[in-house]
Amino acid sequence: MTKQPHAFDKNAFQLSVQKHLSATYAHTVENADSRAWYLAMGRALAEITTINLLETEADERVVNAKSVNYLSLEFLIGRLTGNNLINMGLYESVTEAMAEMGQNLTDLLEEERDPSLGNGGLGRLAACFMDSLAAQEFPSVGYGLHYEYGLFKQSFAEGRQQEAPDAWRGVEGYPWEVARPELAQEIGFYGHVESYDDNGVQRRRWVPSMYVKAMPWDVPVVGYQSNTVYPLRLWECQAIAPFSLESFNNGNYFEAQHALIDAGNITKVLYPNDNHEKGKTLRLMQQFFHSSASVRDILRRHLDAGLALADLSKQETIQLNDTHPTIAIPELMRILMDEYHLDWDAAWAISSKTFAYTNHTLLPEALETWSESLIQHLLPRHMEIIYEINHRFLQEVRAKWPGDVAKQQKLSIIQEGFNRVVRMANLCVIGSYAVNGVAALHSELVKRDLFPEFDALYPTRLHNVTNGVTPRRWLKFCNPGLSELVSEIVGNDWPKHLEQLEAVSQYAKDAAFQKRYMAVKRENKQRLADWVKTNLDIEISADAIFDVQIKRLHEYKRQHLNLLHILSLYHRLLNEPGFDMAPRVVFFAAKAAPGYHLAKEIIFAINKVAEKVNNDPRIGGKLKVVFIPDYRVSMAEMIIPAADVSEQISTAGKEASGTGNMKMALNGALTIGTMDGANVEIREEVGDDNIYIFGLEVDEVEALKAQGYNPFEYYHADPLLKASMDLLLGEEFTPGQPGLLRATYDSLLDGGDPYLCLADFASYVKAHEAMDKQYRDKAGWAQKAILNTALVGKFTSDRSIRDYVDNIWQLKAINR
Ligand code: 26W
Repeated sequence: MTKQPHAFDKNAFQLSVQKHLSATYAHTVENADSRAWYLAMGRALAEITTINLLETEADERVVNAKSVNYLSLEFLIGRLTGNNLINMGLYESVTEAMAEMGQNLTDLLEEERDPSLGNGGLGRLAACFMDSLAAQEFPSVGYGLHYEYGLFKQSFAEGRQQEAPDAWRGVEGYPWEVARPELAQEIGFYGHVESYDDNGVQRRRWVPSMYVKAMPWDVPVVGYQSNTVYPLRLWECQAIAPFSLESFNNGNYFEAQHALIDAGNITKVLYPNDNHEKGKTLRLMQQFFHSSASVRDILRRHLDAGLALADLSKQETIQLNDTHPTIAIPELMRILMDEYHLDWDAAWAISSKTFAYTNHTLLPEALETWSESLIQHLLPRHMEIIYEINHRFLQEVRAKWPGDVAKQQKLSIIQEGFNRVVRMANLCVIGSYAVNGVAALHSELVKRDLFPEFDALYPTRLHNVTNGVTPRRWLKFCNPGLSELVSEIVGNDWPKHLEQLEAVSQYAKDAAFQKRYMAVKRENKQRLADWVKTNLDIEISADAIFDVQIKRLHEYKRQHLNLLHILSLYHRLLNEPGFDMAPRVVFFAAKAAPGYHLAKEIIFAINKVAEKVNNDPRIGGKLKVVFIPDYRVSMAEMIIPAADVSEQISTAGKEASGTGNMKMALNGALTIGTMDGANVEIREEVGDDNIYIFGLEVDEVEALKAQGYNPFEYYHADPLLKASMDLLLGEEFTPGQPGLLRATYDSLLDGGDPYLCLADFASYVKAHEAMDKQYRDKAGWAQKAILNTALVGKFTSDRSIRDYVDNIWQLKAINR
């Protein structure tokens, strides 16, 4: 059922834009630049969505329905204006309205900065999920943090990554957000716990020594072709107004060091780590600030609706996006017991039916632990509650495995030792009614390797929900050419029913359709090529294979394996008489965590190799390497529609799911990938003929490691591998400075090659050869690309959300 788009009054809209242009942004129609026009238009549109947000919020059916609260430290929402216009059904009308005022919508949309409030996959997934919740009208609130600075901006200086702060709101502020001061909360830190007698009942209470204010900013999440708008509520930390400071500020309440902490610091900046946990105090403060403000807001909504506390889990479910908001569990327990005076069993009965937890990574260095002494100091009452949860849990463990001390040690929330730490994942599994991994293989590994004992204790708790991506942003908005083409065949409902794309497969062999499909791809490639020429001054041909790896820089993702392949092509072009290859451009885009030394060295190596290869007349332009700086959502929107080949080459067992793999397949790129994460399911959907799978599988990786992996054996046994690697040793790419790229080389040999690049190299090269050969058969290639678009309907995030709704959350859609 397609709904009427929003009633749109063009004249009123134009007047509103002009009013904001002058009254809000102090420009006249005569002197306004594109940025002022963009801001004024954004404000005019936000007026509409804010009204819809308030109407949705006040709708009795929404108030009385069960909702999901998606708690995430990251929401990588990307630019909102273009996407919201599509969801509101106003793209054409607003194009016209702005044109009448002499403004080109496409140009105005380019003025929007990306809100980069996330690192990578986990944050972007949260944004796709919010879009799918609103599209399907499942009552929901996203809870995140209003960082002043998002993920750092990346540039290159002499090939090395430079970081700069990202003040995403600019000086003028962000037009899409609205402050909700009446919903602000006060959040405590530090202090002590005291006992008191409450009419004969002994109770505990926390007396914090420091308070800050949590100010919510609502960003509208606009339902596709509906009037439903749910909030993405982002908490900003502010100092409490001076008068109330006085009441907490009684000298002895304040421990000296706390005075040093400026309240604004807590949400000042997003931590730039992806898959690596550092244990910093300020990060735990962010987590608690986020959890406490969100839990309090959820309780406020629940009680405002006139509902009983005991019914909380019938009305609200709280999804924890990885372990980052785990402290919400003891915080809810504390509020229920200490503020509402429920006893332990009553509080636990509510809490343990309210929380659910998604695991997004198996990497040991990413599994969060917090030092017991830090939690004790910052959140003393929460530490008590964690001990009590653990105490009761260990009784269950002893009942299940009598006398098995090793089991108790392994499962305990507290890891014993010199520096005792709290294992957040264990707390999550114990305190949640459902736990899920993010792709079938990953969920199996969660069961088999990460939580086997929990699975034995709680056999129905572990689930799989395979990730997905929103087709509104990742096809309709970013690839209008392909969208029109598929709409001709399947009609206009596919953005809400992506499985309908399957009908396109009937045209996979149709020569006329192939031509049109590949013409769209070529246009998208040309657009990217033009951007590269203008911005990076590198000449590339849209006829070359566009081979794309875009994701965070991490050893397990193996950008350096891709680099080895590039080196092998370069070596062969120079040394192998008769070696032929289709012209190819290899694209990278990736940010490295600022403290991740080797990742930065890999970026440097790729940039240095690119410099040489791109300018070497001996290879006749057959191979180009382009590292696009400052990867972000808006850049992905340009690269993904232009990709021919999608690199998904993580060591098997390491990539939980991946979501770029889904976006590129949907846009007609062929995957070259390992049997890892969601690649496995993409292969199931598109079929073996339409994907290039290579490399060791999970059990083979394990067997090789168990037997003792020696990268030198591969290095010495494979002349192409050795020649390719040795190129890194000399001054080929760093004239006058031999050995500058050694860090990457060393990591693969002396460093032990922990992610098995060398073991997978030969198989990777072979897969690329097969792919290169296929590319020369234009019709065969077009057919495979079309089948990728047609057969990946499963990976819409609408389906992921329905899986959560059916198997975990139990929500009902409220069609407004
Ligand atoms: C505490 C440091 C830290 C920061 C971020 C640890 C772990 C993370 C994330 C969980 C890392 C992450 O983004 N994981 C990615 O989640 C995606 C969405 O489920 C998956 O598609 C990716 O495979 C997974 O790497």
